[in-house]
Amino acid sequence: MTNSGLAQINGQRLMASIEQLGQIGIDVNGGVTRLSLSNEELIARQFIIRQMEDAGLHVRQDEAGNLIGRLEGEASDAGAIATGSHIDTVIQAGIFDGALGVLGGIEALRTIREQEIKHFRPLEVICFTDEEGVRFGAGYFGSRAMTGQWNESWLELTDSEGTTLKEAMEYATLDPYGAAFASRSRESIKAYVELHIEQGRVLEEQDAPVGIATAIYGHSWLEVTVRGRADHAGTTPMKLRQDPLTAAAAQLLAIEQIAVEHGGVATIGTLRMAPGAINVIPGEIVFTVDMRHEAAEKLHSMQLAITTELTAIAQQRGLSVSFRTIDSAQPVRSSPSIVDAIAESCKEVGLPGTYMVCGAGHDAVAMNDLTEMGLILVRSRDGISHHPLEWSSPEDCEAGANVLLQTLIKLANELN
Ligand code: HGY
Ligand code: MN
Ligand code: MN
Repeated sequence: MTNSGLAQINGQRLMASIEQLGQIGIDVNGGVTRLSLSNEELIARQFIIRQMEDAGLHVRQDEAGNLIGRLEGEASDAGAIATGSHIDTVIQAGIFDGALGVLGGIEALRTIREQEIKHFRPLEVICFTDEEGVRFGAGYFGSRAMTGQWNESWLELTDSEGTTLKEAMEYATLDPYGAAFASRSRESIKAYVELHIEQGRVLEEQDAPVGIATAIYGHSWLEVTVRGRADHAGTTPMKLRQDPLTAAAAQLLAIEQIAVEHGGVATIGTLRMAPGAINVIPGEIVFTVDMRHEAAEKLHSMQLAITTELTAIAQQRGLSVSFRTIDSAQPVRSSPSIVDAIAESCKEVGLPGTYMVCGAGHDAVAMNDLTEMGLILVRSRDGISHHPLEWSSPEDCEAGANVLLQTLIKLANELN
C-alpha cells in the first residue's frame, strides 16, 4: 500500500491491540460499554499504560487523568507534536471509536522509536479523559482541561446512579480540584493530529480508505423538560388532559423537520417520563436533543427555531416547557498547514487525499483552542458507529496509521 522506502507501522500489532482493548467492557451482544472512570475504563487505562510502556514511551498521567506517552526529540524543549484520542465509549459501542486514535498513535511513536527515525521535536500520544460525555453529560473533559477550558461546576454533574464526577474522580484516585492545573501552554504543544474512524458513510461512498477533515461540526446538547399534570388513565376525559408525552411527540417531529430545513442533524438520544405507570397519564417528560451543524450561525438559528417551536407546542396545549444547555462546542476548521501535511502524507502512502467535513466531535475540537489541529479519518463500513457493528478493515486502519506516522514525522522535523 505504501511507496517503498517509507517507514511503515506494524499493522498486525496495531489490530491486535485494538482487539485486546475491545475485550474490556464487552457484553454478550458484542457491544462495548466503558463509560468514563468506570471500572471497565480504569482497567482499560492500565492496558493503555502498558502499551505506552511497551512502546518505550515515558508515561505520565496529568491532573485531569489524561495519559500522556512521550518520546523525546533532539530538542526536548521544542513544542511537541501530539496525537491521541479516547478510550471511554458510549453505551454498547464498537471497538474502534477512540481506540484507533490512541493505539494508532502509540504504534506510530513506537515505529519512530524502533526504526530510529529522526525527529527534532518531542512526540506525544494522549489518551484523553471522558471524550464522549455520555456518563456525566458534558464531554471533552480531559482535552478541555488540557486546553484551559476546565469548568469546576462539572464536578457536581451526576451519572444515572447519582454519582458525581467529583466522586468518580476520587474513586479513580484523581484529585477533583487538580484538573484545573492540567492546562498546558501554547509553547508546549506545536500541533495536534488525531486519527479517528469516520463514523459516517462519506469515505465509503467515495471508495476512499482515508479522509482529511477540513472542519468538524459544532454541537449543542439541550435537555428539555415538558410538564403537564399526571392523572388517572381511565377517568380523565381526553379534552381535560395536560399530557406532556403527546406534546413531546409533536415536539420531536418538529425537531426533525427543523433539522432538515437547516441542513443540520438533531437526535433525541434519551427520553424519560414520570411517574411511568401503565394506568397513569405522565406528569413530566425529560428528553435530550443533540443538534449539530458545520456552520456556527446555522447551529445557533437551528437551536433558536427548535426552542421557539417547542415552546409554542407546549403553550398550545396548556403545558410548560424548560430548557437546559448541557454542553456545546462551536464548529472548528482544521489548520490549513496540517491539512496540507496530511494530504502530502496520503500521497506518499499512495492514497488519494479525500477532503471532507466531519460530523462527529473529537478531542481535536478542544485541542483546536490550544494549537494547530488536523484530523485523519478512516472509512467505517456502512458508516455505522456507536454500535457493536462498527468496523474498519485492517487495511484501512493500517493505511490511516501510516498517514498519521508520515504526518507526525513531517511535523516533528519542521523547525519553525
Ligand atoms: O458524539 C460524538 O460525535 C463523539 O462520538 N463524541
Ligand atoms: Mn464517539
Ligand atoms: Mn470518538
